[in-house]
Amino acid sequence: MVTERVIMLVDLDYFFAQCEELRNPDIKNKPVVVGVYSGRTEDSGAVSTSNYIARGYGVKSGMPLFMAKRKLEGTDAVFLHVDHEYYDEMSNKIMELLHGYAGSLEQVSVDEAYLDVTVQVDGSFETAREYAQKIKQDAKQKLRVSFSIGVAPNKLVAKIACDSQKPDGLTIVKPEDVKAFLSPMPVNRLLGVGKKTTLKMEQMDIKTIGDLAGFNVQKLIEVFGRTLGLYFYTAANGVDNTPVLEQGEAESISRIGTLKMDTRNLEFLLQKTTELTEDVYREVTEKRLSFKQITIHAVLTDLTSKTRMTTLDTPSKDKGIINKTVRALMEKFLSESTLEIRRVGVKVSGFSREEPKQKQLTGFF
Ligand code: DCP
Ligand code: CA
Ligand code: CA
Repeated sequence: MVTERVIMLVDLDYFFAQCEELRNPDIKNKPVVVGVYSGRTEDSGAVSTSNYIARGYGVKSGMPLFMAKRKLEGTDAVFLHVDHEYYDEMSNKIMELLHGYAGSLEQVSVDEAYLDVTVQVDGSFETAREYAQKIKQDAKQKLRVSFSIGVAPNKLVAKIACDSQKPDGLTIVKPEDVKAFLSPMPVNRLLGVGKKTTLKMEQMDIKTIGDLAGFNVQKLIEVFGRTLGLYFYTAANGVDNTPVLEQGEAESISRIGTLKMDTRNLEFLLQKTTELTEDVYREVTEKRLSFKQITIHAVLTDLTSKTRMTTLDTPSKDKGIINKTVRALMEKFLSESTLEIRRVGVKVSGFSREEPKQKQLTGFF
């Protein structure tokens, strides 16, 4: 009988740049940078990704293009514009191939998917190693692409395993090795532990995931609240029971944050929601989704929770629309309530993958 799940996370290596190398093998041994050009000046814009040769010169995703140019001065570096249509097409082919190897597959971004292969490998992590190698070989042969794979008893550990060895990596973490694997890592390797949380944990003398795993859970709940406190504790202990969902589509993407002080000041509130929107938008973009609903969430000083939602006429993937709608919803909410706000949240939902009208229009210019 199978008791443990065997979960894989597959993440394509330097995805956009790898796609570019595929259709133009001549650039393969040069630094390759794929960027989003804003069009203001010749070099304004940001790096989407780069191949590992360019990374060797210090080029990173998100870096301004002029900075990448400077780092690659004197090399035969190739700079290219993003071509999402082509990457999506590659992505679809790869996902289709992966699908054939999985009991269920959950695509989490254009270049990433979880596979539940428990049945395929008969619950064995030994078999999983051969199986992962077979998937890699098949993808290389049929599509000429390479990716890294993390194998573990759950999604959380599979993801960290995959990230720990790239490119073309294969990292297997058996159930009995999960604790030892996570323990020495810094806490920020856990999803949801950002700069602020890392600092706070440092003050509590929690530096590694092992420190967190051994910490008093009641204390964590006191400091971070029940939901987060419990999450940090279980995650640090390598526990994650979320299933690999075939549909792949999250129902909503949201972020919530606590304000520095309770307030009813609109601009102060919007400053926070703009930060949250930034995060929400990043995830929406990564998953290439359009949304139809925008919701704000407010936790008031008396700890009651309120939401306000707007449904758009057509699907959108525009950050400006989120911010504009959040402002309108917040203004309306403040006019209807008298209490101060303690926490705010931003949520988008009603997803589809169709291209928004606006994008089709700008395509003509
Ligand atoms: N991407 C982007 N802007 C970012 C980060 C990523 O446009 N700031 C795009 C380009 C990447 C793709 O998303 O190719 C996948 O992102 P990953 O984080 O998986 O990074 P890569 O696949 O490029 O590299 P790695 O080999 O580290 O996975
Ligand atoms: Ca990747
Ligand atoms: Ca990825």
